[in-house]
Amino acid sequence: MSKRITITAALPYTNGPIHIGHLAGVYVPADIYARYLRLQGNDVAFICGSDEHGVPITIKAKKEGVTPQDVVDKYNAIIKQSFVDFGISFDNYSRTSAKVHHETASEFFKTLYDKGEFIEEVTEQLYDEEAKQFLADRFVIGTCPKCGNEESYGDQCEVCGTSHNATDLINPKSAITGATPALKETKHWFLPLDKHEAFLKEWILEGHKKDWKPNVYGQCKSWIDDGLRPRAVTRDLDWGIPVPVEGGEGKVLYVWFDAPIGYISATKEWAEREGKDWKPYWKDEDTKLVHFIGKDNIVFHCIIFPSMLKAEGSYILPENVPANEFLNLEGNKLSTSKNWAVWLHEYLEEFPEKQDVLRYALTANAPETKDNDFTWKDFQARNNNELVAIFGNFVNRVAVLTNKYYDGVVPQPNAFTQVDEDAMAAVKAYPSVIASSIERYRFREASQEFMNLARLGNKYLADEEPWKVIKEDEARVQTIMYVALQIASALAILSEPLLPFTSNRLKDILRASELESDWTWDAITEGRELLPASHKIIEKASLLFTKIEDKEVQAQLDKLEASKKANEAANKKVEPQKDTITFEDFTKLDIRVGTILEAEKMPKAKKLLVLKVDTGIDVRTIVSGIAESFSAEEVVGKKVTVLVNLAPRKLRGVESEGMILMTETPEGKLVFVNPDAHDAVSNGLSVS
Ligand code: B3M
Ligand code: ZN
Repeated sequence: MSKRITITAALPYTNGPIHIGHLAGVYVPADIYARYLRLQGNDVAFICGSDEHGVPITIKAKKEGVTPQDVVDKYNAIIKQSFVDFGISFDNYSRTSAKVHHETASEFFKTLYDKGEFIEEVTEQLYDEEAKQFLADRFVIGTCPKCGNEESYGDQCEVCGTSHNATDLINPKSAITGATPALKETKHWFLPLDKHEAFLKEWILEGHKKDWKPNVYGQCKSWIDDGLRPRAVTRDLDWGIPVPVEGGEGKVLYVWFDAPIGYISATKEWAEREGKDWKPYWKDEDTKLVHFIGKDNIVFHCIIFPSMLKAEGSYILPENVPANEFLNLEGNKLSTSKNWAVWLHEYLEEFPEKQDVLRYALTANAPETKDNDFTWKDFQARNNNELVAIFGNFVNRVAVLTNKYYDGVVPQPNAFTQVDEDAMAAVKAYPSVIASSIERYRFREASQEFMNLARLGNKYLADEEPWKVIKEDEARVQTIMYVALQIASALAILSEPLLPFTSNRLKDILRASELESDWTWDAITEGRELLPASHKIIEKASLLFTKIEDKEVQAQLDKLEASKKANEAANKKVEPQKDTITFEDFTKLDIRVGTILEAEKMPKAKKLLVLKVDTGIDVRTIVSGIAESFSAEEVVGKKVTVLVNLAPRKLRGVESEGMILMTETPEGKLVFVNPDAHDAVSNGLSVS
């Protein structure tokens, strides 16, 4: 029975292109889900668009010396086109700078304002007196009060996912000038999340305990258990949607207030274009709403946006929010700012016609329950060992042999053997197996079940060996090829959600468009004939997949290495010289050549090594912040330059007596200030 389903995919910030982390986390799973539901005859609205407000945009504009509008226009176009070229089948891809969104978001705010759902309050907010501006969101960096992450943003910590007010940050610093912010009074409107605590506890902690993914449920529970507090939904910024009420001059809606409403405005825009009514997709209790996001967006889609919808009162709530974890790249965190990424638009240029290879590799390795790592080696293996060697090999043999033996005409089968019956019976089970995985948001599992069907076909043909049997039993080969062609047809149908480009190409090879028979998932389940005898398939079938060579992988690894070096060089800040000191100041420094006798990692401190150093005067403990550049093992025995008369100080409870002198190479690598050991004397460096 057809259902109405609204599927949203997180609106990408238009401060950079799409990379494989976005695809694996959000867009490929969402597209598989939408394609599958459409195939089952449902009324699907698959909605997305560019998230064009917020501080990331203004930071990018400042960095590039252009306006925020220039930035969003540039990246909105790149992102939108790359989604189209990659086969992400949105029904609408809108943008939050669109008029329809400004109107929808303003109206939504006004409704809550008129209902008295906000707390209007003058509070002290962080202010950069040098930059003469308030600091919110990514304009301020500090230590997360929840997990200690020292690079938490003003509104959200990307490590633990929690969302907080900028004033909650410990030791905040302006991301504009580096200054320690002052506090300055300003008026904002707050959404009292604490008022919605009972509803959220009942709706999530009771209602979705079983059907939401553990990583999502766990984050929501931890956030609710920590106690919900009012969250400012307006900002002292000039880029965004103006606050549409008295006293809102010079203020805009907080980007995380306006962006989720972008799903609604994008649905409105689509419905108007299609001549539909948008309201049932957001207000009809029978509509199923599903948000596809990354884990850093859980709090906004499970706590804040539902509270807004609840407060407004006329909207449905999401039935599920199957957030994925993060994808890393070659062992390092994907990073737009560090250009440590595989950009979708570049992939499409460098691997033309290989959209499905990336879709498959990202799905088969998706970070569905934990962070996962994308490697080019795995990408090559998925392509060569599975897509080429199993799926492509099976289809190619079927097409070549059908043309070789029957000029491409599907042969009339003779009596089926038990092996034939078993193979065709096994095929019938795959639609529901794959459907069950997709409906439970287990896309990795779905991709592997699909590949099992290709394995079944490959094995059937390899076991039945028509190329041998043809010599003595032509009738038997007719049956074998008939069965193999049915399996190939099932693969063409079942691959559509996962591998849409391949599905279309395989349907072209089998000339499915000439058929009357219905090519549906149900047709496979019911064992109906998919490819009738005497139907003619294409004469010269091209290969569905081609091998990826080592040199192609190496080229990508070299490209990453080059971008890493370029980033390090580009971000290398030359520290300004410190204040001048006198010669007398200098002579106070007692610098010796020492030897590291022992070394060990400081527990729970990623940067610190605890060293035992023979200074020539004594053996002492020195704590040194070099653990990210050197292992304990590799520094033992090293000759080092030591400032021995530095006042002792406790670091994580360990008394450190002195300082090992370090410096950096131009590439930013930490190195020891190393005397030419055999010339230096242990009673101190000679001062020329
Ligand atoms: N723009 C994506 C991000 O946090 C954010 C999603 C908005 S969905 C309404 O990178
Ligand atoms: Zn945190």
